[in-house]
Amino acid sequence: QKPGALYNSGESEPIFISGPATSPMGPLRVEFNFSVDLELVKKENPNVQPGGRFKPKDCEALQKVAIIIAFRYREEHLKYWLHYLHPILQRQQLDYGVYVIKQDGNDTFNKCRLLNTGYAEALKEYDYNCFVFNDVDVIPMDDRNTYKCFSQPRHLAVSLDKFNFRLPYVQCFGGATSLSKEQYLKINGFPNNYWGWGGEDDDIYNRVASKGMSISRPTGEIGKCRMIRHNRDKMNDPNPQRFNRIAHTRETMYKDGINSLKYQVLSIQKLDLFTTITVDVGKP
Ligand code: UDH
Repeated sequence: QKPGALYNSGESEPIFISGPATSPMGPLRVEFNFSVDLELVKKENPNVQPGGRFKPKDCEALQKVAIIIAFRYREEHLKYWLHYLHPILQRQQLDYGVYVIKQDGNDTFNKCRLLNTGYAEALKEYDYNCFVFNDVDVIPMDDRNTYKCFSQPRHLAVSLDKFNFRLPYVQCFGGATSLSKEQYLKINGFPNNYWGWGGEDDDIYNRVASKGMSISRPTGEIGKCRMIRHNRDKMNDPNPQRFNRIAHTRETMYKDGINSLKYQVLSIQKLDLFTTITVDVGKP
């Protein structure tokens, strides 16, 4: 059976399509047991413009969506992400751009500084009004899971294979999320002071909740996602300060966020399928 083939609910045979269709189809087969050739992905997505930009030809999309991926040392995962996501995003008729924000150097990883940087840099390029923050190893298994913004911040990666397709806890807000520009600014963006693994997604949840917003989610069926299995990354050990930080979000969020973000862009490259921005985000 062909990876990437489309299946409609209730059907065991995939529906193959030639070229990107113009509307979502339903459940998708997602596997990671083959190697992705980016040249081929480029050929299969001829309408994706340099820098990983696309907009539908025959209509005006309702939202302008920047997809931001925090990144380091995960080249193979990124190839799968591009292979699976570009066709999905085009079928969803989005006006979108893909931004891979790469942390320079080998100091401890800081995912949220990268995501905040992605927000700021994407806005310099286009008038985006919706931001999707996607872990590079999370792939939706149903293209009806629309990568757009809703009246409340959206949790897109609702049922991950890693958690047996269940939401691990109600406040869970990780893997893939979307926030409108307005929602993002309301929470002052994301915290800059979580170094290493863990806690930052709960901090973001606390920000959302403290501003009186709730989390919107697709159904468990439509929100199914696969996560690529991997070992722990180097320089991203669990952050021992995370519990203490999460306990104080409500006091820290107004001075720590997009309003206090500091970074230095080292390079911006417009590649065929994405824009990559390499940044120095500092060290702990
Ligand atoms: N990321 C990178 N490089 C890194 C670390 C993180 O690109 O070195 C990015 C990437 O987009 C990733 C996201 O940050 O998808 C989140 O990474 P994470 O390590 O916080 O989350 P994940 O859930 O890993 O992917 C959990 C640890 C896995 C341990 C598995 C042990 N069985």
